[in-house]
Order: sequence, then C-alpha cells, then structure tokens
Amino acid sequence: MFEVIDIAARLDNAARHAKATPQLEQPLTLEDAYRVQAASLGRRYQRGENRVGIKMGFTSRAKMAQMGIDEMIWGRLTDQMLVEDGGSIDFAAYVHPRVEPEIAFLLKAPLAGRVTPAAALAAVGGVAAALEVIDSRYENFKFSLTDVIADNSSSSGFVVGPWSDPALDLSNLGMILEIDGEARQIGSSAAILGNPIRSLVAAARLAEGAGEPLKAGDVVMAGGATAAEHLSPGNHIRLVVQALGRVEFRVRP
Ligand code: OOG
Ligand code: MG
Repeated sequence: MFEVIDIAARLDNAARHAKATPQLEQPLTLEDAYRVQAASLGRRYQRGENRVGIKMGFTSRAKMAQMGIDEMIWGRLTDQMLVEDGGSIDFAAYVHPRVEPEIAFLLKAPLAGRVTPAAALAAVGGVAAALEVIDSRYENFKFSLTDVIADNSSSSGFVVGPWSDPALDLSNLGMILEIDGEARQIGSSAAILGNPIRSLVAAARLAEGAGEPLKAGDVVMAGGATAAEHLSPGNHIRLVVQALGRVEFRVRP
C-alpha cells in the first residue's frame, strides 16, 4: 500500500545517510509527489532545520535536455543546505553530487500568487551569482518527474555570492562555471526562461499554491542555466556571472 509518510521517510533517510535508494516502484500523481516532498521536509523541520526559501528546477532547455524532463518543478531550501561562499562541502555527505550555475534572488517583501515580472522585481532586495549542489537520492541519478519532485527536486546544497542591486538588467548576463580553474560550462542568464525574473514569478505562484507563500527574507534559486557537472573530492568550483561577480566553494577530499 502506498503511504506518503513511508516514501518520505525512505527519501529523507537516503539523503541523511548519503545512500541511494531505488526509483519509486509506483508512479505517483503530481499532487502525491509534492505531498511526499512536504512530508520529508517535515522530518527535517522536526530535526531543527528551517525553511529559508525555494529552488526552481527545469527552467532552462539545457537542464531539461540533460535530465529528459520538460516540466518546471520546485523544492524547499533549508538553512542546513546553505554553504558559505568560499566554504566547503564534505563529499561523503552526498550520494553523487553535481553542481550547476544559477541566479539567486533575496526577497525584501512578500510575493504571493500571480504577479507580473515588474511586481516580482519590486519585491527583490538583492540578486546574486549562485551555485546549486544537486544530489538525487535515486540510484544512478535517474528519476521520473514525480520521483524527483518527491525527492525535494534533488535539493542538497546552495551557495550564494554577494548580493547586488536588483535594478541590474538580468536578461542576458554571461555565466562561466569553472572546475579547478577550467571553464566547464558557459552560458547566459537568458537560458533561464528568457530572464530569471520569470522563474521568480513562477516561484511566487507555486509556493502560494502549496500554502507556503514567499515571504521577506526568502531566497529563491532560479534554476540551472546550463547542464550540471559532476563533483569529485578535491574540486574547487567557481561561477562568474557578468555584472554580479563570483561565488565559489570546495569539495573536501
Ligand atoms: C533536478 C533538479 C533541477 C534545476 O536547476 O534545473 C534543478 C535534477 O536535475 O536533479 O535544480
Ligand atoms: Mg538547480
């Protein structure tokens, strides 16, 4: 018998112990997949973690093509997932981590429901270059749309650079993802729905739909602008975004 709490526990344990779990046996409905996600986050909150924002997924063609999924998804971010800019992560704490170049928004006001891009921008206090560490809890990093949603959309870590003035034109900023000093992905913020602000517009609608409207202080990750890259112990990861600057972290050996 399918039980939301059982699948939530299985995915939460897989994340906690960095041990892969097989893909789900039964296909979930979209609604049930988000129920599982909420229940697994409930377990994290009970352990003392706090929700600090949300991440959007599959907002660029490059990400959709890499994973074979073409629908936008979202997941919750907690304070425990936050990695300090210039800091490091422990490779052993992840199943098979990857990194992707993103743009992050910091809200200075609540933002709920159907909003225009201009209204979304008016609620933004800062915008930054950001790196997301994704880590599917499923074996071989393989999943269906509902599998990945249940797994909190592969959320596992995020690193945010210094906040810049959101008045900047975000529509076409060059982005270079370097691993150990070598450019591995080169892209543009335009890859994120034509302009990453559209990802924030979608986030406002989806978060409210889930009964957790975006509030002041929330961070929203707009989604990977390029395909993700595998991480290995010892890697130094750096993203440079035109006009926004850099953000970086290390993977401890
Ligand atoms: C799912 C998460 C997608 C993004 O930025 O598109 C995502 C995955 O690729 O594992 O975070
Ligand atoms: Mg991402």
